[in-house]
Amino acid sequence: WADGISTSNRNDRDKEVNVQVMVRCRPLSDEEQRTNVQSVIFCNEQRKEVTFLQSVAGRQLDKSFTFDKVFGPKAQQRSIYEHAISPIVNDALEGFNCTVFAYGQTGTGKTHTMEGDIRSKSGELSADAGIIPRAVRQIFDTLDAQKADYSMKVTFLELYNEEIFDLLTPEDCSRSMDDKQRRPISLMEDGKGGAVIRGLEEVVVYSASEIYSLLEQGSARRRTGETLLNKQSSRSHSLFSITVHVKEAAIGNEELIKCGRLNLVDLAGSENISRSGARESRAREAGELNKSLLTLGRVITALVEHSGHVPYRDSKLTRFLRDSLGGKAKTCIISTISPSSHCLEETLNTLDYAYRAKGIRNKPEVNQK
Ligand code: ADP
Ligand code: ZZD
Repeated sequence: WADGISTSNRNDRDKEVNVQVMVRCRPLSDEEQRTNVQSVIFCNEQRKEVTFLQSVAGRQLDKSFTFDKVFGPKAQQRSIYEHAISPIVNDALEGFNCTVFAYGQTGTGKTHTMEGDIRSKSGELSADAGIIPRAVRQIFDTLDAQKADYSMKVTFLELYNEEIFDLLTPEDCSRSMDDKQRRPISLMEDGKGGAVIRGLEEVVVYSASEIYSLLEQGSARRRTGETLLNKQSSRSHSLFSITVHVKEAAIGNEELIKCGRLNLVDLAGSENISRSGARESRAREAGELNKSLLTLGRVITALVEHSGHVPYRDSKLTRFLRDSLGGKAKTCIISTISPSSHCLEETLNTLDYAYRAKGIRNKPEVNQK
């Protein structure tokens, strides 16, 4: 018996798991419906399959991709959260580092999925609330139910053109965009293969409503930044992180602390990033090259093709999220797509990228002190 247990523990520790990849297809918008835009994507949630319908010379040549989960146009925010995200948030509370990325073309629902919308400001979360507010609620509900002894801190930042903008700098530091807030914050190696961001505001929080007001503050700041710098949110990445330290029942004199972290990442629009590199060069000419997004693609390629050198260090995003890609974290990628025939080329790029990312293997490990 004892043998069996220790063996299974050892296996557990060395267990590799694949990055979980899911696809969410948004519905056609009212405008698209009004103008009879054709829907060319079919989602089979049971079979976890996305099919694009194509007929060539009168012959039906459909193409299907299978993912870990597939959510069609009718899938509600709550259902996506409960089926795909809630287990990940529990893992973070158990002491794992967990990351959820939203990847896809601009306009396909990345922000809708990660953040969603508030309809009423009163108490309960709206049906439109996305992953971030729901995760915040689940974390506090769980810890409160466990009567756990915990501490928590959050960060919220935007990465634009390889510069980090803190969305949580204290009020008095952010009166104008040209001082503190625009001062680029630097990434430092943490000596353990990861990166820490120096000068980033880590806000200690005690309640969900405190986090909601930080999100509100961060969103407002993001909007001011957009007008002042004339930047498009489609070209910036936004990263919201929650770090939780939970004190475990002490065994003897030793106090065990589980430290989990949840990174929720809304990536820049994936248009202009294609595998062939053809449009990559056109984008480069237009000065629209998104170094972090390109490097993310190259890191994924290097990991799935086992091609030796993995270029984590080539961008801020991949330095920051190194642990999430081939490291000790648990990672989930939500690829968002549009059903419209007009988006088909980008949709196929997204599905292709997402399909490849399924091959990334991580070795999740609990952080315990
Ligand atoms: P992105 O962040 O990828 O650029 P958005 O989240 O801004 O895209 O979504 C674009 C528009 O489509 C928004 O008006 C959003 O409310 C709407 N939308 C996206 N996904 C859905 C969905 N699953 N159901 C209903 N509306 C959606
Ligand atoms: N998607 C909206 C923000 C936007 O782009 O402005 S929705 C959620 C996560 C991170 C940041 C903001 C939010 C958001 C919100 C809306 C309005 C004011 C503050 C925060 C939100 C949505 C539902 C529940 C809680 C917060």
